[in-house]
Amino acid sequence: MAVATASQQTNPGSKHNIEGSRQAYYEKIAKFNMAPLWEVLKGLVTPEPKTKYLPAVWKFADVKRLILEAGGVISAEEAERRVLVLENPGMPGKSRVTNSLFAGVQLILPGEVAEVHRHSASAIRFMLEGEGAYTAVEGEKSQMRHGDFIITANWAPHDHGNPGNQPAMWLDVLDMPTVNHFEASFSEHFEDKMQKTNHEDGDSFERFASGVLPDGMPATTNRTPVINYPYSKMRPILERLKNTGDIDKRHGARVRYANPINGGPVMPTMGAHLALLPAGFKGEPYRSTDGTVFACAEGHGYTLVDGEKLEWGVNDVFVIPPWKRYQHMPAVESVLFSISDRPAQEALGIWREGN
Ligand code: 1HN
Repeated sequence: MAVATASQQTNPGSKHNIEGSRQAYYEKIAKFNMAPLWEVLKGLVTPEPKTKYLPAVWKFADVKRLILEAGGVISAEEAERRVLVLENPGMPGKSRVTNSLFAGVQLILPGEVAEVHRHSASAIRFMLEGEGAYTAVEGEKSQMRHGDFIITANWAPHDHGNPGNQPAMWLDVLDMPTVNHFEASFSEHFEDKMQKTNHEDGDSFERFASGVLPDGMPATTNRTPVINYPYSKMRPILERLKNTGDIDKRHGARVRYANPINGGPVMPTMGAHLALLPAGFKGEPYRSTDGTVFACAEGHGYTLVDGEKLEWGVNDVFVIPPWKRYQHMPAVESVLFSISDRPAQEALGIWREGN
C-alpha cells in the first residue's frame, strides 16, 4: 500500500506507473522469498469451496475391457499392483480422483500374487467382480466377494492372491494424496511374497463386530479392527431399514461403516457408507465439503450433479467433487457404496453439508 500511495502522489492517475512500481516492488521482495498476499488473497480465501475436479463416471464395461487388456501387458508381480488409476478428468496426471483421494481398479488373474508390502497411506477395497481372490491383511486371509468392503489401515501389511479361476477386479481407494500433502509417506517391502496368515476368513468381523469384544481390548481406537465388512452381512441391514421406512430423503436407507470399538469412522482419513435407494426414490438435493467416490453394487439409475446426468449401473464408479449439489435418481432399487475424506474434515472441524 505504501508503495502505491507514493507512486500515486508523484503521478496521480497513472495506472501504468502504479503497476510498474508495484511490479518492481514484487520483484524486489521475491529475492527475499516474500510475496504480496493482497495479490492472491481472494483466490486463497474463497467464500465457498472451489474445485478444479469434475464430476465423472467410469463405466465398468470400459474399465473391465481395458484392465483385462492390461493383464496381457504386465504381470501383477512386475507391476507390484496392476491398477488402472481413475484420473479425475479435471486434473489429469495427478493420480487423483479428488484432491485428497486416489482411486483405481485392480486386477488379479488366476494364479497371480500381489506381494506383501505396507505403507503410510491407508487403503480400502470395494470388491467389484470375480470370485476366488483373497486379500491378506494383518494376518487375516479374507475372501473377496462382490460388494465386500475391505480395510487396509495405514502401515498394515497386505498382499493379494487369486488361487481361483476367474479374473478378480476391485476398486482401490487410498488417502495417498492426503499423506503426500503432509509429505509423510513411508513404505516397506518384505522378504516373503506372502504373509503367514493364522486368522481365517471373517475372523475380525466375528471377533469384533458381534456385540462382544476380546476382553482387555482398549475402549477406543482410531481405526476399525474389522478387515472385511461382507456384503452378505450388510445388505440385509439395508433391507431392514427400508422395511421400517428408515429412508433418508437425500441418501436413501443408508448405513455408515463403523469402528465397533467406539462407533467412529473406519479410519481417521476415510469414511464409507452403503445406501439402498428404493425403486421410485427421487433423492432431494445434497452437497457437502467431502468429495465423494461412489460405486454401484446393485441396480442402475443416474445422479444429477449441477444439471449433468451421471448414468450408473452395476460396478460403475463415479465421483462428486466437494460442494457440488447432487441428487440420486435410481431407475430400479439400487445399492450405492460411497467413500470420502469426511472423517478427516470432521476431525479438523471444517466439514459442512447443505442442500
Ligand atoms: C497399493 O498398495 C494397492 O496394495 C493398491 O493393493 C493401489 C495405489 C497407490 C499406491 C499403493 C494395494 C495402490 C497402492
